[in-house]
Amino acid sequence: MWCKHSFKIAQRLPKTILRDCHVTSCRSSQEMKRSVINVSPNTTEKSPRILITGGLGQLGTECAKLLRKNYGSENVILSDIIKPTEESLANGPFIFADILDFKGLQKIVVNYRIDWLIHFSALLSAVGEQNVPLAVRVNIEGMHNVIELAKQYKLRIFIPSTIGAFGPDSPRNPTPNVTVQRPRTIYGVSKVHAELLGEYYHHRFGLDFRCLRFPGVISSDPPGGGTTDYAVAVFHEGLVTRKYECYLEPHTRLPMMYIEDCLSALFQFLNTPNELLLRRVYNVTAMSFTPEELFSELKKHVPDLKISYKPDGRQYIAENWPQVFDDSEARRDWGWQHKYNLEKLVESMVRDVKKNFLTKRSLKEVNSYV
Ligand code: AKB
Repeated sequence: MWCKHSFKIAQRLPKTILRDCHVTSCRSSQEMKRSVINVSPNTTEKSPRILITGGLGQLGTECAKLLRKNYGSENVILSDIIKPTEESLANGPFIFADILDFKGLQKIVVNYRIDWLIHFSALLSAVGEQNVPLAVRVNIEGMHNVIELAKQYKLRIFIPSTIGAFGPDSPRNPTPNVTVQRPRTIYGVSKVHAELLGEYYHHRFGLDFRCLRFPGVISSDPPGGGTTDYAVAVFHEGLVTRKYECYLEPHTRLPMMYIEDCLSALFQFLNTPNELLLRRVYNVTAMSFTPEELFSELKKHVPDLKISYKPDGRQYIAENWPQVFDDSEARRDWGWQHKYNLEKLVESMVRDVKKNFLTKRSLKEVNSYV
């Protein structure tokens, strides 16, 4: 049954999507949109060949796993300038790629016949402040290279942005998709630059630029120089030593999401037909919490966890970022929905960190306490 809202959504969808999707009933426009959008990629179409830059960072390896499952191992090329572990080599091609070397990138795009580029290379907020010239090179010059490459070779390009793209002049609770953006970190400045340049290339040259602003992403990979990384570090340190010193104040509220939600947002967004995208840059989030709230949830798994607080420069960064992120436009336009709340996130992180990172000895210790 088709209601008036579903008709409007359907008018904006390409025929292939409508043909492939299975709509049985329509209780609300939102539900209709979800059932329409949640189609898996069309299996009759040729799989895209995808290059991931900065592939050995927090998101790359897991993202490659998800894409390889959907598009085939050989079609997803993970790249970085650091030496891969055996595990990163196990599931598909890995190559050296320096985003500051334009010719080198051109060679890769041509030799591997790349269609989509996922550009993860970047210095995060805290580490960027420690080496601003390097952050300018990697986050800005590197991005200039990949965006130009995407334009020349007509690639679909995804560049993540962040809650760090906002600053003290932005509304913090909630922070809408479009508002004042005057960040106070080089990381934030570089991300606003990427958002604007991407939008400009889209309007000027028709570049298929796509960008999601992620909140703090929580995964079992060790912390990588971000301000939200306390929410990762506490699992690594807390599970082994049962104590953690937090560099943010207990009431510092920030938007967050579990990696699985982050990657499903990315996957769904990459596969959304252009006709449905009313913007090139969308906020996405799953929840907001403070250190105090996270630690009290973790204490359900580690009852003798001892927390102390020693705020440092990262406190200043965090208190100028959004507290609650408004992602209603992503939910409306392409059906974004998160799965993990705080309770599920903590449960999954305890499981992931134990499984992936703790040595046999420390795992034995952990199990005797948890
Ligand atoms: C950071 O804290 O720098 C990142 C981010 C929120 O973009 N995790």
